[in-house]
Amino acid sequence: MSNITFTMIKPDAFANGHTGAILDKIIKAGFRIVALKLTSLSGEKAGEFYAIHKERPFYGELVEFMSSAPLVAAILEKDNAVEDFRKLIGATDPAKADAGTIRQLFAENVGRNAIHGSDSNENALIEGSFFFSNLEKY
Ligand code: 3AN
Repeated sequence: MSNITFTMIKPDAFANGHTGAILDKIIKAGFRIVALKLTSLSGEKAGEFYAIHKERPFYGELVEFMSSAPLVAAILEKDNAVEDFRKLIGATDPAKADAGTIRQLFAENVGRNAIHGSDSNENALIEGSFFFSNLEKY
């Protein structure tokens, strides 16, 4: 079982000043920060990151949004990290997210949904290395 997941505090949540509150919830839920940075994605890089969603109708909107403004990227460590983190962030659509989850508290809608969480152990490693070199992982 892998103990690593990858997250982004998306441009909406960063711009709305929710970074501190979100990081506080993540740390209090028992995740250790392995890597962390404020950064941004070009349109090309966002397209590459979300290439798996290329055929979905919202792909263009997603790439435009994720490359529109700065975001906070992080690698997190905890037992059962991928599954536990997805529980902490809640459903993709904040209107369907459980009370107290990060998306229920901070997301605007299904497109501008505040936070990303890897969906598998394999993708967590790929996504973490998309943003961070080995020297940036602690
Ligand atoms: P999750 O991030 O919960 O794993 P996915 O993998 O289905 O959700 O979707 C990836 C991202 O695409 C979401 N985080 C969200 O930003 C965006 N997205 C998903 N569904 C929609 C939609 N119906 N309209 C606009 N954007 C969407």
